[in-house]
Amino acid sequence: ARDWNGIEQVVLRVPRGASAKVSLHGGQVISWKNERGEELLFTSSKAIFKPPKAMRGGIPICFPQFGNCGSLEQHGFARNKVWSIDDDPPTLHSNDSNGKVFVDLLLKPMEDDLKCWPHCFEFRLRVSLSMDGNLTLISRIRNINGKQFSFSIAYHTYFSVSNISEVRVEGLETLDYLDNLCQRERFTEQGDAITFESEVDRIYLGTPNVVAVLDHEKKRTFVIRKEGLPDMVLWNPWEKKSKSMLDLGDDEYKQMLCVDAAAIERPITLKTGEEWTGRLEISAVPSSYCSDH
Ligand code: TA6
Repeated sequence: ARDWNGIEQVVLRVPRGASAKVSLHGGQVISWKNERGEELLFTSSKAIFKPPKAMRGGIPICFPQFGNCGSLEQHGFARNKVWSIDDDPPTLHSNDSNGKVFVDLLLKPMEDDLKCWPHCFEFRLRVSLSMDGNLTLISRIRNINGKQFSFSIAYHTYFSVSNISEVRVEGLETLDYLDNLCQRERFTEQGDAITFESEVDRIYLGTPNVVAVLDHEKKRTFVIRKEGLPDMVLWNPWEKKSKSMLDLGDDEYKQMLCVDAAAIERPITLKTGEEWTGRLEISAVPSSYCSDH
């Protein structure tokens, strides 16, 4: 399939009906649907489909820098680049040992990247869908033969929710976080589930490998399982900031919540030949699950 600028998309589909769509633009998952065809990721109705800008929604890959405290553009360049299908060996639409359908994407530095970030890396991203519709993203980043480099990374995941005021996040209680709304000052989270009634832009540190996002109205819980990604970003722009964003509808903040598995506080450092792996698996389960979560 081809997307907005003739850039390829890969559609993953499993027999029970769940599907996912990945654009080679940015290696971005732009759709994840359950077996009833319901879209589980948020996409802005005002998304700008104009490379190199990243489409607002889905799961942009923030690499090699999260945010704007560094020398690169906000969230780094990976989400603005066209990736290739890693067909060595051909793996498109393959089934792996436990029946997952997956595609392997590859990003290597281009000339202009080397100017702003002079490091020889290879970024392999495997996007897979399990038979029961769970979505998994596995990143393998290798320092091919250059001098040591460090990076931060985040799977900038826009979950689709029915009403942000009816959403709860479990698993981040009592943790420290850096508040992007207060110059990344460090605070400690309260002792119970997080709810939302205003703009939130926080980096939780040392987070557990399972976090739950409960959507009360939809009676749905997103279960986020991660490995190698110690931090978790929570972001909702709320009303005022939404109005200042060209590519987000004024009221759409009510239907989205970014919960990004990430490695930010302690950037990852790779010596020549070393490889790092970061894994994210998300599933959408009926809320009955969360009662004994
Ligand atoms: O998710 C945290 C954050 O850094 C917010 O501060 C906000 O800027 C968001 O990412 C979106 O960034 P983007 O560059 O995609 O508009």
